[in-house]
Amino acid sequence: MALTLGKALVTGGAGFIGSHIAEALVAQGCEVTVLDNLSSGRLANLDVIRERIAFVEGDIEDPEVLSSSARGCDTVFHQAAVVSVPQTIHQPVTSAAVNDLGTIKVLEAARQNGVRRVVLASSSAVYGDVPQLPKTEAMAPAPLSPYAIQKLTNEFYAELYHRMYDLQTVCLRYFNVYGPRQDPSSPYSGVISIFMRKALENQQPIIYGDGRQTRDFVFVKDVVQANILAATHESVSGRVYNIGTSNSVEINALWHSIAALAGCGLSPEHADARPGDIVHSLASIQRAKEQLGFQPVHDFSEGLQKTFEWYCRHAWKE
Ligand code: UD2
Repeated sequence: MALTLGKALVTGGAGFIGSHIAEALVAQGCEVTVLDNLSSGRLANLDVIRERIAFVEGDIEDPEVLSSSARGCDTVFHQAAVVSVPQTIHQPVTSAAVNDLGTIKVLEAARQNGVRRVVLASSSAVYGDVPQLPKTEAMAPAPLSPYAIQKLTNEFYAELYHRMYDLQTVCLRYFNVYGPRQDPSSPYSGVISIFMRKALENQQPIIYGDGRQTRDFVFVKDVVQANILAATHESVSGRVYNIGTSNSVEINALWHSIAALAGCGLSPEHADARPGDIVHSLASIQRAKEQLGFQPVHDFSEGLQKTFEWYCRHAWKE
């Protein structure tokens, strides 16, 4: 029997992924609180549901705000984080305050307020550049950045809270998530958001390295599906799951697809490979399929088309 979602808190709910989770929860009739400090999230991401949620502008580092936001909730979707890998490299201490200590505070607020389950956003970054493909959850993690270490630490704490404190926790290792509302404005934004913007503004994109590197791009609505399954499936507490598609897309081919959608004839400029860039990333989603019933439903061309339509309608404002 599936569990019900009840009342839910989404930390980082004004961000790219969090806002899609909040929207899906509202559509399912959940009572939703979004907690976000708007450091990288945007209120505009919540436009469609703004009147139907409780929005708290606050920080996951603040235990009181967390506690009042978690009170009465059955489920917490923890998406708030410093999400930029380079930012965690430049600011290992301040990013750990948010990504490590902030996550412990979220777990603690959940425990103290009788929350049934916390679903946490983890990352494929925990695998590092181990060449073995596809990545399976059984592989030893090899984190290469503060961000990856922070996400891995989150997973250990989540398992600890499951084991020691009787709080149900599930961690989802996101691969390369894309879709509407992804912010293209930083050089470290997701490559799809950057290429979309370049193509629409008829500007030449930069491809780092030879462009033959590949990624497993997963549409944000499929990531939402994974979160809802992780929140409602019995007997999955304490586990981690890869969330991707098990399909790989080459970066050169990605630009061609996006340029074709936009009718942009420009060829990319090539620059040196990014230091630390991994060559191939591909998820095995066998475990998520078998244990959560996860099945991505948006194929890549459809997801790209939907994302493109969104960027056409929403010229991104800095
Ligand atoms: C993803 C995650 C990151 C972390 C990491 C773990 C995103 C946005 N980032 O980083 O948080 O989990 O995986 O491995 O999902 N590229 C270009 N031109 C550009 C931008 C990017 O060629 O203008 C290339 C880039 O060098 C890389 C690929 O595109 O080879 C994907 O880059 P990305 O920044 O979207 O994501 P990634 O995989 O580096």
